[in-house]
Amino acid sequence: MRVLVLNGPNLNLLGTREPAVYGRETLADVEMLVRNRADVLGIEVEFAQSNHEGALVDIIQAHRGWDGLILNAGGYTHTSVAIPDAISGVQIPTVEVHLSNIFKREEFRHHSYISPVAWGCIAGFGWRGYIAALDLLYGRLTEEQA
Ligand code: CA2
Repeated sequence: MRVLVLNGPNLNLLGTREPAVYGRETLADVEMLVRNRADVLGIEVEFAQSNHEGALVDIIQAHRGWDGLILNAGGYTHTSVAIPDAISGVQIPTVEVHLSNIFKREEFRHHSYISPVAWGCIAGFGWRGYIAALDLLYGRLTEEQA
């Protein structure tokens, strides 16, 4: 079982600013926490981050055939048509994750272009959202393979 964890623009800055909104953990910390859980579940995980919309599309396309995608598209969540198109193109079950609760924030963050093509969305639980996403994909994939 192979799951890609993909983070979009500015998430490389995690842990350096706005801890009240995004938490104190760095992206490397989140990666370690997810890898620990993936090891327990026996899931192979790959991590990627890019600040560029086209690069995110390329990464998604390159993972056609993978079993799951955990995606925090950052600010592109609220603007991108190309990223959801890439997800539709590869048909990978996708969990959309946001560290912050986007519905408690500015109005422009309430709409996601990712949600219509995602299996579901987790928002507001910080790094724990990535672990929950992994557990949810594991449940779905083991059920499908049974
Ligand atoms: O809550 C989330 O995970 C977001 O996807 C984060 C995006 C934001 O545009 C979305 O509306 C919600 C922003 C990521 C910026 O991350 C930073 C973290 C620390 C310091 C600076 C930026």
